[in-house]
Amino acid sequence: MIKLTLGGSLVAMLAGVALSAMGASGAGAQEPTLSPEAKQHSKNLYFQRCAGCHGVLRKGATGKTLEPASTVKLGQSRLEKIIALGTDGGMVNFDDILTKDEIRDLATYVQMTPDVPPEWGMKDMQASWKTIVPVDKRPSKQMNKLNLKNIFSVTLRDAGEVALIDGDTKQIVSRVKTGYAVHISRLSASGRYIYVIGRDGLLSLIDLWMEQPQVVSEIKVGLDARSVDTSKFKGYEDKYAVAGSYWPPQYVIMEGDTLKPLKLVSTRGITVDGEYHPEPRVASIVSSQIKPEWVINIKETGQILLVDYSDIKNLKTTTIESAKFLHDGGWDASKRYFLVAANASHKVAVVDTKEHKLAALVDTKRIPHPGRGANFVHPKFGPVWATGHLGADVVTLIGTDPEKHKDYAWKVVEELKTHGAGNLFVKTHPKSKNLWVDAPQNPEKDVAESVAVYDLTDLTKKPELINVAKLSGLPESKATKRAVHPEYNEAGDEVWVSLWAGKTEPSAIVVFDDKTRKVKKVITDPKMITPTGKFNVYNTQHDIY
Ligand code: DHE
Repeated sequence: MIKLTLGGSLVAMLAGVALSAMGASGAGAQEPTLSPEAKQHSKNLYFQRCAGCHGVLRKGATGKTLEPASTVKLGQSRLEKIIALGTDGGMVNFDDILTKDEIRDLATYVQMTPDVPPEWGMKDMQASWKTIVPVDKRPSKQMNKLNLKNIFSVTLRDAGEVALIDGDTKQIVSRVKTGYAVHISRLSASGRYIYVIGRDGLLSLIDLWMEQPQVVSEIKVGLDARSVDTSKFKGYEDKYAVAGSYWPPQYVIMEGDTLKPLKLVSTRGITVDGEYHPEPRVASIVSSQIKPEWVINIKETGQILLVDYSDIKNLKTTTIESAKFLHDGGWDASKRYFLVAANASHKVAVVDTKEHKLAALVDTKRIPHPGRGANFVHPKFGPVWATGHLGADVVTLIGTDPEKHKDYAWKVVEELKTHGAGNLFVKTHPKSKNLWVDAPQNPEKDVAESVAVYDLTDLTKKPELINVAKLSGLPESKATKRAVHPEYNEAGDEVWVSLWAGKTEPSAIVVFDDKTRKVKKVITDPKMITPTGKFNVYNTQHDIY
């Protein structure tokens, strides 16, 4: 094998020439190389931009496998095109995020053998665990005058921060340093603590009772993570937290108010097809309110774990076989059934958490992506749960009432046409008559900058299309300001939509009056960098969606 160790660009060029000279077969392929600096930079970019969909070991999940056996066949120039322009299969374009050199080196990098990152065990976790304000130095009552129920914890993705925004005054109460490319916030059962997880596995615990809410504990739960939740069952409120990692594939149970790690469980194992998988990543985790249990969804194996936390020394787990590529999901309105997207299998799995059984596997259009989904009562089909799709321009409605609407339960009862594929989140509220649907991953600027709003009392009506970017008053820019993640306030009469622009461009949160669908307020701030997810304390605490 000839190893090239010249500068990144020249090497990539030579690698590109070498690969194209080999033709499509890749037979007898020599492995392309990059300079150490270019490799390190590409490795970082791969982790930041690609690993979420394609996996650290590049075995594929939501995205295709990127092991050299496949990538070398595609070749340098085809790979560069895919990275720059995206694909019809749902991959977004990166030509507005990465430079030409970065795209070229990344295309070379994915033809090289993947590095296996290190493990992250209990000793590493303990060493990373920091108590910033010990429990006995924290207040015993709320020390500020904030209406905590209506605080929004807002992900400022590229700043590695969350902004706590007062939902009543729309003022930023504080900005808190958290992990890299923060992913989600979840609430403790009491509503006092916010748990924030970053992609780098840093979990931060924010105490809302402090005079100035701040991080009181933190821990690095893994090297790559997306999910966290807490113990919400009666008698266990605020007792435990649980966080899942993409790498290493494992979840950890911690003390709820200190984040002290208590128990680490690996998720490596066998897929629903009976094959061993070395990287079964932990996708969504939710806490049951009807049992002392978490629903932990394992992406690559397609196994849904019901983990009973009433005795963590003797942990009882029910393993439910569903479909591969489990991702995100939410409760039905009764909070008995959990619906989770098996996204690259184009299915939604329904778990009956009361009976500990799979209730159904529902076939849907391409790549369902519910976030937590949306529950409402359909005029004809009774209670339904809605999911949007990354790969199709519909919102799918699934019947969720096996008792009073048996014929419709766990069936796709209707597909609402949307303004375009590339949807990530849908949202409604028990007090609202609207369903808000985004499409931030759509390649068309107009579509990605808009949301569609459906009238739930008459779904035969066309949805209203709202171009959030145009209404925001932000200066026009070439880059897309993706309208993402509609979130209700506590009262259920306002909807907050993020305008997610580039790291160096102005972003905003646009607040709509839910009834009139008119702009009430545009929240801007020079420090409001790339807002994405927004988590209203009360709604997140009580799983209202
Ligand atoms: Fe997410 C939820 C994984 C990209 C914003 N995202 C989730 C969950 C998972 C996940 C497993 C469910 C957590 C739970 O409920 O416990 N997300 C991934 C990825 O693997 C993926 C596809 C690629 C990656 O590299 O991370 C990915 N996600 C994104 C984004 O690019 C988004 C749009 C912007 C961002 O902030 O990075 C994004 N994901 C979100 C949000 C939620 C989420 C806002 C929570 C939705 C909710 O309402 O609960």
